[in-house]
Amino acid sequence: MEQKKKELLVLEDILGSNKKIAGEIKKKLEEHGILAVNLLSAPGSGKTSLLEKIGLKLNDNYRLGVIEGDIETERDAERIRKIGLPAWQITTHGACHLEAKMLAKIFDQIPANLDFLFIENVGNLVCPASFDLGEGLRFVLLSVPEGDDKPKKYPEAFLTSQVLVLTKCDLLPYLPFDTDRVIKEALEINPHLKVFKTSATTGEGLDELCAFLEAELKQRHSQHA
Ligand SMILES: Nc1nc2c(ncn2[C@@H]2O[C@H](COP(=O)(O)OP(=O)(O)OP(=O)(O)O)[C@@H](O)[C@H]2O)c(=O)[nH]1
Ligand SMILES: [Mg+2]
Repeated sequence: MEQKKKELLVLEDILGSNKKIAGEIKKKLEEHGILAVNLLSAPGSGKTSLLEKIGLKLNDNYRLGVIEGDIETERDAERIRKIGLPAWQITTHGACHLEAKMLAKIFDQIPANLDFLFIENVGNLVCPASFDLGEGLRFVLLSVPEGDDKPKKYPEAFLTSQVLVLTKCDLLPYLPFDTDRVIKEALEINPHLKVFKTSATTGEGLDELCAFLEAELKQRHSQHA
């Protein structure tokens, strides 16, 4: 019991200090007019593939940057640089999520004139949900091969996000995945979720997602004008 209490205190302390740093990052992002989007999902749900596709679409009219979170390797940052976007890799060396202090360490390297800063979190549908990074929007991705029972099993990611992106929808004809069930159960957890059905392979839903991001940026700029 005493041990449990100690563990809870340590956790409260970690989350409390994370919240403080996230608040400072949020303030800086707002001052610069940067919309940061934190992408959460299980490993392999298609975060980098989605960023490659929407990055190319948005790059004509906006200044973009991408922070890549992974336990090891620079691979995702290299993929993003290959399409001509600046990318900063954070390797956590074991930690299963990004924390605000990790972003704070590299924040000086992020140009102040960006429009969008995408943050690809470590592939994990659980832990990243508890750590605010100061983002303006949080996306949770769920891919068709993962199965349609996931929102109720991993509710916090759905509860704390503003957007649900269903990915790999090109695979719907081949897999038993009830889209209506997923949307219904996700909205029971969080009725404010905006839902997009996408495929990085066919391009389905990407124009709608980009239009949403553009509208969100415009709205924030007019609020802070
Ligand atoms: N069929 C199909 N496959 C996709 C789609 N998007 C991504 N994939 C494939 O899914 C695999 C994982 O994609 P990534 O974009 O690397 O996934 P991720 O979420 O960034 O992975 P981690 O960073 O390791 O968590 C790759 O083999 C992609 O080619 C899609 O829309 N349709
Ligand atoms: Mg990735």
